[in-house]
Amino acid sequence: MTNNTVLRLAIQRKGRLSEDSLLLIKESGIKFSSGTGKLKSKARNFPMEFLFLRDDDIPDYVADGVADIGIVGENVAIEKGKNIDVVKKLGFSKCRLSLAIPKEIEYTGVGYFEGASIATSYPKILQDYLDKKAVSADIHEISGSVEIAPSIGLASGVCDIVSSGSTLLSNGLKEVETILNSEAIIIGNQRMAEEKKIILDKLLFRIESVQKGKNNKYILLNAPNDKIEEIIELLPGMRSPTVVPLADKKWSSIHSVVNEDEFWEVIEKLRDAGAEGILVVPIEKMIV
Ligand code: PRT
Ligand code: ZN
Repeated sequence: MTNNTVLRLAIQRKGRLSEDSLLLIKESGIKFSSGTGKLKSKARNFPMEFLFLRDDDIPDYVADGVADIGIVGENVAIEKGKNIDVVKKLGFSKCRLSLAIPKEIEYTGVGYFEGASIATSYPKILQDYLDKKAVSADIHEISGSVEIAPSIGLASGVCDIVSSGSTLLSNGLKEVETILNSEAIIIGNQRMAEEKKIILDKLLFRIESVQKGKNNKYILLNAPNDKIEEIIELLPGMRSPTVVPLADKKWSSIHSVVNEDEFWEVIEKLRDAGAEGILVVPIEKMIV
């Protein structure tokens, strides 16, 4: 193979996944034009091409090798995906696939759906779920506006994507079972050429650096010298914190990295330990 090898990524052309998918590529330092209406584009500074498609078509394109990788919701990957690998979870476009029924009906458990009709765009995932629960129901596959099915008498329940829950609420429905939790993922072709895998690894390395950066903050603080040891104990850091003397000989500046999850707890402990002038700075990329 020549060094003209490129990795082809399929992303949603227009919809809930598009903006964050494009941002992910942009933050990975990959430059390309994504003008409206374009179906294909090529990166200027990385061996990659982009196909802009409907999300439902992406799993098939990836399975067939027309695209090497794609970004879709797990809901679509599971419903439509055959012969594809899950390469990486991306953490955006989080939602869930749930069963819902008219809110005035008392819900007695999943047995409620025995013999009932359920409208959904996810017949495969729903059928698998019902099989596992040993419930037999009548699945009506419809492609959009699933939530109006009960009010027009088409079905007695729905199985649909929920995010804030306001769509269900405004259609007089209540969520009764969560079938699947979903987020955006990268899916990959199962027979990718070695040269393409090398490019994919480079891309994943960049994505992970961006994600780690987002999950961490750079923190700078001033501490009296006799408190340095105690404060360092509180700071996890990447390896060990940087300590820089200040003009005032009794004080030092300490720099480190703190994870978002433990951030506020650490800040409180640092203040109690005598830290002052605490500055918190976002990290663009983090390579460890
Ligand atoms: O045109 P194309 O086929 O490409 O797009 P699409 O219309 O099929 O998909 P799109 O853009 O709506 O969603 C793409 C993906 O985003 C989905 O496959 C999910 O993985 C994810 N996602 C995240 C959502 C939602 N949140 C979401 N809220 N997909 C759909 N919704 C809809 C849902 O169908 C319902 O109508 O929003 C409504 C519920 O939202 P809440 O906030 O009122 O609960
Ligand atoms: Zn779609």
